[in-house]
Amino acid sequence: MSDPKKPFPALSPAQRLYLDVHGYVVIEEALTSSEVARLCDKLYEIERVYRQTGALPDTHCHFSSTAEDFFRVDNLPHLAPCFFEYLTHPRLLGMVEEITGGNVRLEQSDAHIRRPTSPEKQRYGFHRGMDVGMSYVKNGLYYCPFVKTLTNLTDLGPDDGGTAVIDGSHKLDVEAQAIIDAAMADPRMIHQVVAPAGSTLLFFESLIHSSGIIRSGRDRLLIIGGYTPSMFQAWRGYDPHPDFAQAQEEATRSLLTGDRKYHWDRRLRRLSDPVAEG
Ligand SMILES: O=C(O)CCC(=O)C(=O)O
Repeated sequence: MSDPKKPFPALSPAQRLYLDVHGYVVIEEALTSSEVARLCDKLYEIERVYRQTGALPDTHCHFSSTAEDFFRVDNLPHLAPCFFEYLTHPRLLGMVEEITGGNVRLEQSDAHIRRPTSPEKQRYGFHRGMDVGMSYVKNGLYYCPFVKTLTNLTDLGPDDGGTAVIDGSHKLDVEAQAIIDAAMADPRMIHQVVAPAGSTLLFFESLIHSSGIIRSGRDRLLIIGGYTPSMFQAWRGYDPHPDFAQAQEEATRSLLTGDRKYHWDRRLRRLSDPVAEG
């Protein structure tokens, strides 16, 4: 089902080339400053209420962490319009569908506040969420059935703990720990996001990645949407709020629930295809 608001291709040839080579690409100005401000306000409000009352913001959501240096709320679509708008952002969805190869569902969603932490906790937690063997190549381009849009809600300089990735690891069908050990021995292979607030890190979940280390003393806020082809399951704890999902129009309901399942409309580009206006 094609949606005229979702551009296809959504990435310029240069963005797609960068993504294929490195496993990630940073899309600057994906969100406006007012969208970023609304997301930050809501996230701080959820944390404030939790610290005062211990309450979750709603049913069908959870906190993955409530530590002072890492607050994370999970399963977001029904919690606030700003979360919903982010997770259904047509341009970002166009990018996600382009690099998974067809219509997607929301697989997980979470928003984080990261704060400076004690020296003994200042280390990478490198991981990947999808086996490289699940990926495929068409027209010479790489596709992975699990991708994320991770948007920085704060400006990220080199000391602000932006996401760290092991460059090019998305295509390496090698035990993750061996890749991590090798990259740690040569930090040139570890790339860290440095970008203004509102920038989106679009990446394949086969790419080995980690939170960066905050050395600046500043809070780092971010929001993530994880997407898979429609026949995949949501991650545990991320099934949609049923009433909220049923109240949406068909395309959005399918995005939240995956109810198109094996009705998967594959769309493939060539690298030279120009980006569509969206
Ligand atoms: O904090 C980050 O930048 C990375 C988050 C992360 O590793 C993940 O969501 O899997």
